[in-house]
Amino acid sequence: MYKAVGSRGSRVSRVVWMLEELGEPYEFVPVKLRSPEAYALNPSGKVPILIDGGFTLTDSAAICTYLADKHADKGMGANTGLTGRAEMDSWMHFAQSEFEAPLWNKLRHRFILPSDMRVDVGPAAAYDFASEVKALDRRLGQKQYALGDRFSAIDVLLGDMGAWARAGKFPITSDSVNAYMDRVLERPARTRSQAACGFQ
Ligand SMILES: N[C@@H](CCC(=O)N[C@@H](CS)C(=O)NCC(=O)O)C(=O)O
Repeated sequence: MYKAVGSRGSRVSRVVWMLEELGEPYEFVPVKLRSPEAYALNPSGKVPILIDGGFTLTDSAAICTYLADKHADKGMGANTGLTGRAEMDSWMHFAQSEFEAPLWNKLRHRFILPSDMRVDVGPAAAYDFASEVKALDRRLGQKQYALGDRFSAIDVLLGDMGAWARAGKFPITSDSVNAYMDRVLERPARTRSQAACGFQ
């Protein structure tokens, strides 16, 4: 059985969502950020962490990609061939290094950094996020999901980030991005994953 290691409210939500989509059995293991238990599994002391038997994997995008690849029969992975993999990588990098970055930066200055290191990054984060919403709007175009008409691991990442944005009152000023976020966040596996992590 998989072990999904993380703290409540962390990116472990996307790992658990992915496992729910795949219908794979798992155990949610609550571990605090930068605790000795987290450092024992991840040199960064960060979560989420996936334990698959003797294999330990960190970083949410890598974990979701690994699970999609391992359970390729469930249809949540990349399109076929080298270009399919490159397309998925492109989306995953966009999601984490661009779409998520302003959200995470603001969260860090609110809750994570030592209090004397915190500054007001709110306006800059809002400016950057608005730009990323426009980019996502253009990337999606008329598509239902990142890869077209098929829900994939990328939508788990982006949907989880959209939920962060909504919780953090970051406006999503695009009807199609809002409709996309509604579409992915209404999935029953998302609801189950939130309950499993104690978010509901
Ligand atoms: N790239 C990593 C980022 C992991 C990460 O920053 N996790 C947060 C919780 S969601 C954390 O453990 N932060 C502790 C810290 O920054 O001190 C991922 O996507 O999993």
